[in-house]
Amino acid sequence: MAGPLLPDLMARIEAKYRVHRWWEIDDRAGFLARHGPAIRGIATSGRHGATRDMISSLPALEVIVSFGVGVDPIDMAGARQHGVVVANTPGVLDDCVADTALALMLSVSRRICELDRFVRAGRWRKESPPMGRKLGGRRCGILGLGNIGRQIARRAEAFGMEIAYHNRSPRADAPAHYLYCADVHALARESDILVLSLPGGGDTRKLVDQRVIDALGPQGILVNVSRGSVVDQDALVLALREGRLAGAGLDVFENEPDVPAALCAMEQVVLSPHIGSSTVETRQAMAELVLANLDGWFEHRRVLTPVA
Ligand code: 8YV
Repeated sequence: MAGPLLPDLMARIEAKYRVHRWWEIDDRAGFLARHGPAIRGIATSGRHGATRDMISSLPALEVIVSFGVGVDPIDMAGARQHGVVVANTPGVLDDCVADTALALMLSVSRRICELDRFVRAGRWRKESPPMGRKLGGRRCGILGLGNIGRQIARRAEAFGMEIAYHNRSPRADAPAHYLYCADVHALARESDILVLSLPGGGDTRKLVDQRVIDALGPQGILVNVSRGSVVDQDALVLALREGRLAGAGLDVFENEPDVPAALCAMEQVVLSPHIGSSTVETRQAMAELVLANLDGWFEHRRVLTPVA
């Protein structure tokens, strides 16, 4: 086990498998020499991942089962090279991550957190609360119209928003009234709120840079429920500070759990600690899928949800 998972999930895995807790091992070289050749699986998460070194130092490794949909911290090339099957937890978290995106969109647009602070500080007695902006009638741009992106689009439409999106190619099953934009910059230009729901990793690193942020513009809002690595965080902080972007709703950051003090000080920013999928129901479903993938492999040599 690469790092701590939910206590109940850890207990259930440990009841069935012989588990070594990687994060509790001090002498890793000695451990690998002793136990490495017998280790057949890695249980990990979108946070702990599995490095190239880890994969190549386990000659009997067959499977990596991850808690989470994002596989960016797993060395997929190394896994492929060593013929190791990787399974994640897609599908079961789409609703909750999409709900988180909408919660952030609404919180930033309607200034909910800022106005919460306004009430608590007793300012209501002396001042009129500042106005928010309506979601309906504005355009929601979705960068990454995958399964999560589709759920975000459905919800944004229910709030009266128009939908635009960018994927590497138009999605054949996307509703015809969704506006397809050929690149990220064009999508930002067409969007009032730009929501990031694409995979992290090398291919998407800092895709949302200063140019994209400026295309979103001074009335624009950026919402990120994907990975912090997708955004040039320094450029984002600067744009917010200079009023070149109206606000941001961020669930993910470049260097979690560190969040720049500058962001924490901004009224127009809503911050959450990577809780996209974090509901009792969804985390339970993710845990069940992790177990089903592990058991599927070791009982039938077939995981339920392999990463392509
Ligand atoms: C999890 C996630 O919080 O699914 C993902 O990719 O980022 C989240 O659902 C994470 O994987 C658990 O650490």
